[in-house]
Amino acid sequence: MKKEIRFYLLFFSVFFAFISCRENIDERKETPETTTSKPNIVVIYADDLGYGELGAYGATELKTPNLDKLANGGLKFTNGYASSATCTPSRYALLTGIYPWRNKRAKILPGTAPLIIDTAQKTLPKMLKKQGYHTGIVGKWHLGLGSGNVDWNQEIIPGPNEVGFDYSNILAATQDRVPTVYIENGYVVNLDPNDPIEIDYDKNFEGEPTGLENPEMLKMKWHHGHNNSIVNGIPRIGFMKGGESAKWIDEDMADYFLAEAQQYVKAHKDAPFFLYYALQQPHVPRTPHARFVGKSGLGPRGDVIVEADWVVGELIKTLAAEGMLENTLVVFSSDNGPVVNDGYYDDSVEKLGNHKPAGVLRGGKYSLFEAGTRVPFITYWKGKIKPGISHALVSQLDLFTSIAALVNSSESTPDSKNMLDVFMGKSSIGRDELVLEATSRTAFRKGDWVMIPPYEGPAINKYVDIELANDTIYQLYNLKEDLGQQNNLAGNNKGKLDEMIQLFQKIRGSDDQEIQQLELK
Ligand code: NG6
Ligand code: CA
Repeated sequence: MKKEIRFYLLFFSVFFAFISCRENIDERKETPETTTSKPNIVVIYADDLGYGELGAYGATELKTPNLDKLANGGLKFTNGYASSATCTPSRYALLTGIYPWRNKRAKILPGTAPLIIDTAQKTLPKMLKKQGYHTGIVGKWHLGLGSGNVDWNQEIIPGPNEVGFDYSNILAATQDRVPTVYIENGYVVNLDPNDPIEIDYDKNFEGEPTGLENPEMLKMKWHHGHNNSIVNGIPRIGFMKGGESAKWIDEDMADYFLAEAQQYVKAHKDAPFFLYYALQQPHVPRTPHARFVGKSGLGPRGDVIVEADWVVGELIKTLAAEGMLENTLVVFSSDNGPVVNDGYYDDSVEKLGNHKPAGVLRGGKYSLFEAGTRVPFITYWKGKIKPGISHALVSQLDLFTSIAALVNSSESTPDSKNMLDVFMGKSSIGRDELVLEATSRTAFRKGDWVMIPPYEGPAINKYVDIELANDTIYQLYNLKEDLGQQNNLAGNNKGKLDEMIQLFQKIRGSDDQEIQQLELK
């Protein structure tokens, strides 16, 4: 008998031990993997790259094998949006998760503009730092520097390092704006203190040549704007004096930033890191390295896209060589839609041929039509994101809260939606609605519908030859049936139009409702 009792006791204790162990296993299973992992995050951001520019997005005249590999090996979004049809506001939204129209200073900035992100504001890199990430930016900034009256010969502060980046190596504004120098962690690279930099956006420095007065010195001619100081034979926006040894060589910029990005990922391979790699292509002036000249057959604009494709391929190769590809989420997108002639005679119009930078979309950079903000949008994570196509509506705004969810942070912002499952390809349900912006005008997308309110101003920007979407009447398009926005249905769909206007106004508010009303900090 005693033996039997002992046997039963043993049996039940083994049985219960087994059951409780199983429960633990099940519990562990239920915890989503993503909440415990800290993958590296690389956001690669092109400048003015259009929806139809990549092979994977239908381009036939331009070869982009590396970006195609990313798109076809990851998730290709067909309804992915930049927050605005110009650079500064889109970058503001990407880094803060806040709609750019809430911040009146989020407009195309001169090189002398002060920093437009409040240093107390939430940002993507700050959020990641709190989760143990090392954070770096390499490339274009264009969110302002300093607090007014920057002395370019001292520490330039506040800047990226004050809004969450541990490391920064940037160009201040755009490739066509002065100062034409790299700034690393707040200091101009290669600056000779005996040749200080002076910058002015209103008046020239005495005796300094300009594009307007010295056309004989130009290797690239200006078409509109871009006729102030001449650097490397290219006339720029704004006046600059001094800093000779620090001036970048435009044709080397892609190699320079790529080397920085590669060095950054190698140096931080033991820590989780966030790299924001902000490419300068294909923004003007288009200055491909000699290795890429003539490679696209479409002139310098095509050549710098081929160059951009190459740098992306090289960075991915580095991640692979370092064994990081399985542990790195890569996001690729563009800050706004395409423009062909953006101020220089660079053969972009003449050599465009059959290439359609916006694909089938209407408009382009600066436009409230789709091509202004709908851009290539790719998420790639080897072994984690199943290759596919997502038609879900997503915005770059959503990266803040989605990436927070990925790294187990509960931070969010009122405008940034948690789309992590969508970005990971686990859900196809995107946003319900999105406010679109172009040069301080806003429109509204909900479901398949887009409503554009009436705006004053020219229908077409004649310089860049882009339809801006200004009209005296409301416009309403059904993108499912009419992706090219040819049939304004506002007149026949009063019900739908009213519904869209009401919802839009509720979200958009009036211009007086400023950023302060949101919980930002
Ligand atoms: C415009 C420039 C354009 C480009 C743009 C900014 C002129 C006439 N046009 O003012 O060339 O620099 O600003 O582009 O100066 S963005 O992609 O950074 O928003
Ligand atoms: Ca841009």
